[in-house]
Amino acid sequence: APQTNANVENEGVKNYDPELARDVLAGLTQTPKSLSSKYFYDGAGSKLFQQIMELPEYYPTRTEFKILEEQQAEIAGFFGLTDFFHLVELGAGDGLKTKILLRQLLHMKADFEYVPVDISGDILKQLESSLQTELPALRTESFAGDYFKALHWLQHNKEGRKVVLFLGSNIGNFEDNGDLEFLQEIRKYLKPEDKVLVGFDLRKDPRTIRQAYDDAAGVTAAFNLNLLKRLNRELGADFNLKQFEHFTDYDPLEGVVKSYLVSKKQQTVTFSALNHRVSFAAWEAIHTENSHKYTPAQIEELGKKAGLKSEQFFTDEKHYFADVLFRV
Ligand code: AVI
Repeated sequence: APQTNANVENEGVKNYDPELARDVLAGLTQTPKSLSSKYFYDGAGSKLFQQIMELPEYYPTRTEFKILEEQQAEIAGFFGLTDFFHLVELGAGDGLKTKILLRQLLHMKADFEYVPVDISGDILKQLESSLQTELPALRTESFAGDYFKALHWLQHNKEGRKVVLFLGSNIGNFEDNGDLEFLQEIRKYLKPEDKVLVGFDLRKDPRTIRQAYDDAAGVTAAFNLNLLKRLNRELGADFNLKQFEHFTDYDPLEGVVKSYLVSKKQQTVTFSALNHRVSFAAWEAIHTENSHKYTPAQIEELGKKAGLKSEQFFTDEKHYFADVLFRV
C-alpha cells in the first residue's frame, strides 16, 4: 500500500495516501464542505485526543472509566468465561479503560486473546508496548486500519468465539445512519455465542455536552485544526491555520454535537501534491465531526434494527454514559 509522506515541505510530498486524497477532494468540492473525522487521528491528533480525555470538561472518558472500574467483575461475567474467546476492540486507542477489563479477565483466569484495532498505527504501537510491560501474560494481536478494513480482516482471521468492544462513544461519530449500518456490519461478524459491549454517551444538560467539545484550554480546537495541519503535511496543502477557527454546537433536538472549521475570510487553498485549488467564502464552514448523544430508548431501537438484543445496561449514577452489552 502507498505510504504517507511525513515530509514537511509542500514540494516534498511525492507519495501520498490516495484514499486520503480522494476523500479530501470529494469532501472539499461538495456543498457543504466536509472532512471525515476519521482523519483526525494521525500521530499528533491521537496525542491531542489523549489530552482531550483528561480535560475537566470532557466527561465521557472519566465516566466510562468509572463504570468499568466499579462494575468490572459483573461485566466480565457476562462475557462467558468457560471457553476461549477473542476480545476484539474496535478503536482501542491507548487502551486506558480497557486495561481495567483486561486485568479483571486475567485475574478471573479467562482464556482469551486481546485483538486491538485502531486507525492510528502510532497509538497501537504505544498500546502494545505498554501491555508488554504492564500485562506480560496477555496474548495480543493488533490490526491498524479503519473499521471496515478491520472487520474484513477479522472475518478471515479471528473466527472463533468473540466479544467485541466498541467503547468510548466511538459509535457516536458516524454520519446519519452510520451507527446503525456499522452495528449491522458487526452483527454479520457475530455468531450466536458472541457478545458486543458498546459505549454510548447519553443525553444530558445541553450545556454540559457543549462545553465538552469547546474546552477553555482550547485543546479541542487544536485537535480539530490539526486536521488541516495534516493535509498541509500529507497532501502539500497550504492552509493558514490562523485563518480557520474551531466552531462547535450541540443541538438538543437532534442529540448531535456538530464540529466545524470555519474560514475567517475569503481564501484559496492549494494542494500542491494534487494539483488542485479549493476556494472558501468568508465564514464558510467545513463540517468535521458528529458526536451523537443517545436516549436509552434509542439504544434499544438501534440494537433491535441491527439484530442485536440488549442484555444489560451498565451506567453511572448520573446516567451520563452507558456501556451496553448486546447479544445476537
Ligand atoms: C472519539 N470520539 C468518541 C470523540 C467524541 O467525543 O466524539 C472525539 C472527540 N471530538 C472532540 N472531542 C472528542
